[in-house]
Amino acid sequence: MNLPPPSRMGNLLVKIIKIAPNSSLSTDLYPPPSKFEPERDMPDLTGKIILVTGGNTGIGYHTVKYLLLKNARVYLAARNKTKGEDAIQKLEKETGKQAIFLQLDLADLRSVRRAATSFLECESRLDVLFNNGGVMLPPLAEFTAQNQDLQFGTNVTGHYFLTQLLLPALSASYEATNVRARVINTSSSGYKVASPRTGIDFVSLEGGPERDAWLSKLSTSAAGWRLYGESKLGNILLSNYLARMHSDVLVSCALHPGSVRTDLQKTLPSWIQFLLDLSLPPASMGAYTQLWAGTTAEPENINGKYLIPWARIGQADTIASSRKLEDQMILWLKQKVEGF
Ligand SMILES: NC(=O)c1ccc[n+]([C@@H]2O[C@H](COP(=O)([O-])OP(=O)(O)OC[C@H]3O[C@@H](n4cnc5c(N)ncnc54)[C@H](OP(=O)(O)O)[C@@H]3O)[C@@H](O)[C@H]2O)c1
Ligand SMILES: *C1O[C@H](CO)[C@@H](O)[C@H](O)[C@H]1NC(C)=O
Ligand SMILES: *[C@@H]1O[C@H](CO)[C@@H](O)[C@H](O)[C@H]1NC(C)=O
Ligand SMILES: CC(=O)N[C@H]1CO[C@H](CO)[C@@H](O)[C@@H]1O
Repeated sequence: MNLPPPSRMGNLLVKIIKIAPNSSLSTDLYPPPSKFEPERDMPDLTGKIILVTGGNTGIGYHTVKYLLLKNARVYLAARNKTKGEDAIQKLEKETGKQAIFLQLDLADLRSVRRAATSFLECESRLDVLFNNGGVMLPPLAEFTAQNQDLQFGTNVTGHYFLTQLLLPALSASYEATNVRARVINTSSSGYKVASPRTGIDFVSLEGGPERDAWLSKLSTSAAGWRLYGESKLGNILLSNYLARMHSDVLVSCALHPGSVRTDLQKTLPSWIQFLLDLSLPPASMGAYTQLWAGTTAEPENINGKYLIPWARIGQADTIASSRKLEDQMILWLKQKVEGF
């Protein structure tokens, strides 16, 4: 069967499901063509030390691949050693270069600490950190090793702790190169499905009776999406916090990588997966926006910004720039990582 290319299918779908053309939903799903081509537009990265979380598959895998093609020294962080080493072998076949494996389970703060320690034993500086790993819509009954909601705990708390532990290396990068290090946070336009009123309901983030009561007010799928939104909103707030607090040594931004075909959709109903498979661009394109952010010659332009596909500066809703919510979240995170 001959099908039209993904972008045409995308336009068709937008019509069928009656999303207003040029509305934020339709451009989130099907943005205009990319002007950025990683192989053509990224500078040579010889000597750069870069870490990508969730680098074994999907958007993270393609991020590692383009970085290797430009000769960066890349740490591929993954929770599963077998999957990580398989990915490294495959990448070596595709690029002729070898990424370095780093064992990291973002859903366990002890593992985050171990990963940071072993990274710091090998390297004295870190030039770019891609906080990319994450889970989407896992079963509501799954928690991190520290009893946090699995999405928020993996995506936000785990990355928060990792970034804090790696700050000395990020700051050493500035000292060594006089160029500010970068922290690139993969978020999603999905932050818009967080609670429109409160943004983050902190009771929903930890297993226990209060969360159960919160869940009982929502359908299972509504709760799942609400939690996804909270974690994506958390990414943006965290990135804003970093951009403000550590602008002396680093720049930080959050981004929507675009809707692309990856394993992330594996928890969705199969008919939706089928439509998405037909209409979404390949996972490699999901790497474009973050690669642009991680390698652009003018990092100042992206500090504290929210980026959208493909490789453009966007504008997040006001809730994502709430200082009050950011302060609340940072306080919460600081308490949660204490002692690990
Ligand atoms: N795909 C899209 O359309 C889309 C749209 C908007 C935003 N995003 C965002 O883009 C990012 C990458 O997504 P993707 O589409 O590339 O998803 P993916 O293919 O599912 O990749 C996610 C990666 O995160 C890793 N991961 C999950 N839990 C982890 C943990 N506890 N510790 C360490 N690593 C963990 C996964 O490892 P395993 O292989 O071991 O599971 C995998 O490498 C996500 O943050 C996602 O929210 C994607
Ligand atoms: C959370 O998980 C999703 C899925 O990967 C990922 O895209 C996102 O980058 C993760 N990070 C955060 C901070 O949510
Ligand atoms: C790691 O991945 C391999 C290969 O996909 C799988 O067989 C194994 O069960 C995974 N290990 C863990 C601990 O999840
Ligand atoms: C996933 C995520 O948000 N990661 C990081 C984004 O940037 C801030 C710093 O700005 C980190 O602390 C977050 O952990």
